[in-house]
Amino acid sequence: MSHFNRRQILLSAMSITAVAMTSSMGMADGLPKLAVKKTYKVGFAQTESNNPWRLAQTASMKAEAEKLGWQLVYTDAAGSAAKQVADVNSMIAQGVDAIFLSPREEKPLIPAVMAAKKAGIPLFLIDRGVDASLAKAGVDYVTFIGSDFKLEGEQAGDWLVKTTGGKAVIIELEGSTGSSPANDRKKGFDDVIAKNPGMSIVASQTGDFNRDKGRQVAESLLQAHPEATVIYAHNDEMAIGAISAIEAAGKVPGKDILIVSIDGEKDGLQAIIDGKLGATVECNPKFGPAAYAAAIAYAKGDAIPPVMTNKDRFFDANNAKASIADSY
Ligand code: GYE
Repeated sequence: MSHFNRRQILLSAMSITAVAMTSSMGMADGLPKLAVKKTYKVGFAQTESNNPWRLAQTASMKAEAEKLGWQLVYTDAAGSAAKQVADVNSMIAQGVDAIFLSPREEKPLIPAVMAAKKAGIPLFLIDRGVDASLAKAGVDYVTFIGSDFKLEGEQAGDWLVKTTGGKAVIIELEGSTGSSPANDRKKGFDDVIAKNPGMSIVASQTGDFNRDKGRQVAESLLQAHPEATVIYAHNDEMAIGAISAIEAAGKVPGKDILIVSIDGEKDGLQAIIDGKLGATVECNPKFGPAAYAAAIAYAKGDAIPPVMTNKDRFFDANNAKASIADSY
């Protein structure tokens, strides 16, 4: 071995030691810190406001900020990932202490996450995630707080297996393309169906988490697949749209076609009570208390887990009536 090589090895060993020292000092993660203060100015970047789930989420974030006496900078991206990136940039320019982001899609919001980090502002993902290969919890942003979407899809699938005895011809209405709940609710559900040879998904198309788009897509897919016996919708809004489409096609929802979905909004629970929707997996939108509590804990220096999973319930004919009063 030449002297040059030996020197190189020595130098790289020294830099490894330097990295190890930095990490033991708690700096290697590069996460911006949050000072302990009596009050904060925080931002909440909402993705859209076109359904009861979103309105309940916004109401929770606003009510809890008011309760704590914090100033809230609120933005609504109106369904545009590009606007949401601009919204986060404007929060950065306004010098907020922390940012709570519900990213519309997994990839296009990465620049917003990275911009907050670069500006030294801790960012918390709430409700939806971003692509894990492009940004990391505990490194690029503090944590993800929300539901386990893959588990939600599995639970919808398990209910269907149980209810149909493993026989079904399924139409799937997907959420917004590129969003983490649409990706993972599909994964979880499709995995369960793949294990049941008597079940098949004959069509899977996006309805953008939207009631009217769900109705339109269900209408055309029901025409193309008159043999369908089940509709799985990634949220209650699309399930309710699908119920209208089934009725318009002269069929009976809940009898000719079974429907299963996710969320647990008031209209969803009412559809269960009416016998039209079979079941819905809860996805709780009331993030205010958990989101701000995580920020307070982070400021104090508590260890924050990279994923904080909400505990959700499951609604069917057994408990829909008892649960509707505190729904949204
Ligand atoms: O299910 C849906 C909303 O991101 C988990 O988005 C959320 C989903 C929710 O528009 O209704």
